[in-house]
Amino acid sequence: MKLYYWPKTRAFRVLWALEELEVPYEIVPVNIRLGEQHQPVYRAINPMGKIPALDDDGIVVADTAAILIYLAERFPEKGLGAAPGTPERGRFLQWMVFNGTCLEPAVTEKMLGLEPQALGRSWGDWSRVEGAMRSALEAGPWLVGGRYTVADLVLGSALDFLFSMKLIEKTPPYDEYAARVLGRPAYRRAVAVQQEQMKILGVT
Ligand SMILES: N[C@@H](CCC(=O)N[C@@H](CS)C(=O)NCC(=O)O)C(=O)O
Repeated sequence: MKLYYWPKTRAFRVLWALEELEVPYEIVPVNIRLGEQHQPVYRAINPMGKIPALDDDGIVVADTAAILIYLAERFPEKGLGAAPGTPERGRFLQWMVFNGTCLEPAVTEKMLGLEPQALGRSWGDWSRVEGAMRSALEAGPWLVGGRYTVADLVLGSALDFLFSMKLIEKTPPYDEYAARVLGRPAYRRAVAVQQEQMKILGVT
């Protein structure tokens, strides 16, 4: 299992998932600061020239949500996803794509100070996105099926970013939920791996 990675990027989420799964993996650095993501060899892996990407013995998958769904299904015994045919499956997939389809566009719109147009934009707007997250987190300790899944990994990680940018307040239900997700031992292991990689790769 090869993870195409650079420190302090969305590739951290896949690193964290691999630590959750406790499976062997190899980190392949792609220096996005030097433009290595644009080299033909990497564009063959992800035509978007973005990290993360994963190569599982020749099965290549790019984009965080797709990789995390792939990993959850590849190792079903680890219980990090929701299998097809189960009652949780629908909501699991919905929350897996929510970050890329709704949360990130709405946050970008907000950060750029653009005029929201909830009806005409596929992600709605920040108010709808925030309301959807809030109601889901007020309903239960986890997003899906009363247990931790990679959907929580993504949302917890996104909240960590939103807190750091002061785009969301560290108040209930967000603070308690983020503390639960970021309190996972696998998160701490992934942070340690990232720090080690930063030293090796000379990233500050
Ligand atoms: N939708 C992608 C976004 C990935 C992404 O934005 N990756 C950034 C690093 S966090 C990147 O590779 N940037 C390099 C570039 O755009 O050239 C995902 O979630 O995996």
